[in-house]
Amino acid sequence: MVKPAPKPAATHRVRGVCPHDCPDTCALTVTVSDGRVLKVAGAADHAPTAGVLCTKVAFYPERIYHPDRLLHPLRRVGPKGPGARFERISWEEALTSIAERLRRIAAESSAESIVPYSYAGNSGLLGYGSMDRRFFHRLGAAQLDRTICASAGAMGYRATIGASIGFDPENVVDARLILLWGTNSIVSNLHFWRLVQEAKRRGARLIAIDPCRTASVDKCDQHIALLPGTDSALALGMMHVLIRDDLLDHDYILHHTLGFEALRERALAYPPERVAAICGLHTAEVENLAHAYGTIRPTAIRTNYGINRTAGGGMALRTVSCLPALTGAWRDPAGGVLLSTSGNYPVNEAALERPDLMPKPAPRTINMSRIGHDLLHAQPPIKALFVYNSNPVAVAPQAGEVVRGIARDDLFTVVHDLFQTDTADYADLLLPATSHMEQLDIHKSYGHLHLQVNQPAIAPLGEALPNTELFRRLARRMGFSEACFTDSDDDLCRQAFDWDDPRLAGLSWEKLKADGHARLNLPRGAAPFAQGGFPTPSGKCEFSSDMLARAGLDPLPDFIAPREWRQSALAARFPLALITPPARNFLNTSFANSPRFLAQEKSPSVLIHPVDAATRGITDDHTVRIFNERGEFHARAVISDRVRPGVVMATSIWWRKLSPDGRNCNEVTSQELTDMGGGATFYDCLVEIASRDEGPGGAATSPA
Ligand SMILES: Nc1nc2c(c(=O)[nH]1)N[C@H]1C(S)=C(S)[C@@H](COP(=O)(O)OP(=O)(O)OC[C@H]3O[C@@H](n4cnc5c(=O)[nH]c(N)nc54)[C@H](O)[C@@H]3O)O[C@H]1N2
Ligand SMILES: Nc1nc2c(c(=O)[nH]1)N[C@H]1C(S)=C(S)[C@@H](COP(=O)(O)OP(=O)(O)OC[C@H]3O[C@@H](n4cnc5c(=O)[nH]c(N)nc54)[C@H](O)[C@@H]3O)O[C@H]1N2
Ligand SMILES: [Mo]
Repeated sequence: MVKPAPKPAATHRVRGVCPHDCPDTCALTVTVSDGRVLKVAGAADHAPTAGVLCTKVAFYPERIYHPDRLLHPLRRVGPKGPGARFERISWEEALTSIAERLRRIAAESSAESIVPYSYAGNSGLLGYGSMDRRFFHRLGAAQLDRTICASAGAMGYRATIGASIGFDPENVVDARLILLWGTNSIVSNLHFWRLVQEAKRRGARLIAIDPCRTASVDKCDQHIALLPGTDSALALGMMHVLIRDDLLDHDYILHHTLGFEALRERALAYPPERVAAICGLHTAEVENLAHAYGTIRPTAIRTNYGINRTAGGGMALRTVSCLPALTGAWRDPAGGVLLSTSGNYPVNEAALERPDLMPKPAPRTINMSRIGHDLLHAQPPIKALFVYNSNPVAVAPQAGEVVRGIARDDLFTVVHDLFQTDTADYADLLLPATSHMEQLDIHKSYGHLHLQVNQPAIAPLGEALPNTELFRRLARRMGFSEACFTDSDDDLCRQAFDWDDPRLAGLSWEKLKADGHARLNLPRGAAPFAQGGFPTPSGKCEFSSDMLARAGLDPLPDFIAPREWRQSALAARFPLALITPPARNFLNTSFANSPRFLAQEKSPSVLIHPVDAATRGITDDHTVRIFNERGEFHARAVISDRVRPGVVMATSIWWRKLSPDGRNCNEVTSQELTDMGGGATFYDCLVEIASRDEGPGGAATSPA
């Protein structure tokens, strides 16, 4: 079913799409010669990309032709784990042994003992979730709750706004005040940063709210360096001042919001002095921020998922997203808040994923953020793990447990990837995946409003297969006879969207395929909620949420402190709050096996404030141990006032086997979940740091 790539001419150009898990979803112009990708450039005719690429993707041929690309199916010979050795087998053998093993597990235990594990390593709609979902639904495998990134924030935002919809990013150039709230745009949303720079040239003031002085913060007018996990307190403090000083849009509140009186009462419990103490700020910072927010027009809040990784991560997005309805900022096209644009797309998930194929009652659900725990303790036990689009041994929290779980001798593990990742070292069968340049796909975005088609530029390398074709073939092996298992990739693209939706007016799969990309049919320069019309149950911006009340949660915004700080005994032993945001040259773990980008990032490092370094006898550029009760990893200390005292920062996500000590920062992160959405709490993590030569320092024990 894999379409052969077009016959190579001398040199030709193909329209591609960057498939990585990034808001920018860039349009690519891929230059191909003799069946080989020569060059990748940003498409000039795609407004959000505007001919510009990040460094990672500009060097994409190095990823495609990396000498370590997996080209054939492999079977492990010898023990699981780092250094695992594999031998080449045929696809025939691989598919037969997977089908046999899955059938046996389903018969002897239950299909629920089989767990698919995937995330957004490929974010195309086909690559992310289509034939694979159909396969596991039909098999009756456990469902996977995909919580590792955004589920908390998405739920908190949805409770307030109704869907992942915010201001149109293109409009931000006209904002006069932009709050970059927990997002390092230069690193993780470069094309939005371009628009912010244009706004700045036109006179906008930029304020960053971030515990670290990041590269983006350097370019802002002001930095509010709050403590991690205190964003909802800051937002409530701003509300307090807005209410106290009557900087409200009463008309907007009256017509387009729900629950103002209750919110008002809540916010009055958060005077700036209290908030400053919680956030580790000066009272004047809270007051001035609120005054700027309440008086400057238009005002845009760009937030992202950086603030949804502590215990109160859902509440953080919920609370921050209440602000624009209080001041009427939504009235301006360049005002409001933006978490993600993904809720604008009429994706037909039911058609792509076919949940109707699942047996009834529906199989159990495994939360991907607790995979370590569940591999060790779930009942009934997990007997098979099928990993694709993800690298859980490196990216999931509390890696020590993940490793112990996936190392189980009785666990059958299949990994489908482009590379032999840390997770692949534990595979019984390791299968080669194509890159996006070797397959067809269709894309939405979470950082702009365009749809795009990714055309294959070259033939699959070696015997690599796209996710769709892998599961198509496996379905045949399993004897699944439903017609949907024979859908081609072209069929899947056609099924991916509800083309009759007004937001796709004038578009069809054929037209999109011919044109390459199109903007959703949403008015340009418009404000989505200028006249209210929120996609919530009440149609209003919900300061008070019945949905949350029904889920047993507080219906009102509030501050939920980071879980680990609430435990004073723990905080005494592990006094430093560790955050581990993405490195500029890596995309999660992708590109983190590239010699070029490893050289740029040098080695795993941890930023520590001079005061914290001095009290621990830590010297710059020396290796330190970062540890807590869960584990330990090593990094190079970078003494810097970019972090505040009490906060340390290590960029992520390094491959364990490419790190000097064979571990990474997820050794110390926790599997506890967020208040909403069952999300991971990567940045709710207390640690201690000691110089490595000091021996078994501090109160910590050595890692398991
Ligand atoms: N280059 C690159 N780009 C990426 C990624 C990558 O790995 N590399 N990852 C992609 C993915 S999967 C995602 S989800 C997005 C993430 O995109 P973002 O959520 O925007 O992530 P970051 O750019 O790290 O910005 C998070 C910022 O939040 C700060 N921060 C941490 N904790 C808190 C807090 O409690 N409060 C506040 N106010 N700030 C806090 C961090 O210091 C960091 O500067 O980026 C995507 N883009
Ligand atoms: N400590 C800490 N941990 C974190 C984070 C953090 O900030 N700090 N961020 C978290 C976040 S936001 C996220 S989203 C997760 C990301 O975690 P992952 O989704 O695991 O990360 P990626 O590196 O994006 O992709 C995983 C793998 O997918 C493979 N892949 C790419 N395309 C395809 C394909 O078409 N088919 C198949 N089969 N495989 C493919 C890539 O080669 C890569 O090995 O990590 C989380 N972990
Ligand atoms: Mo993410």
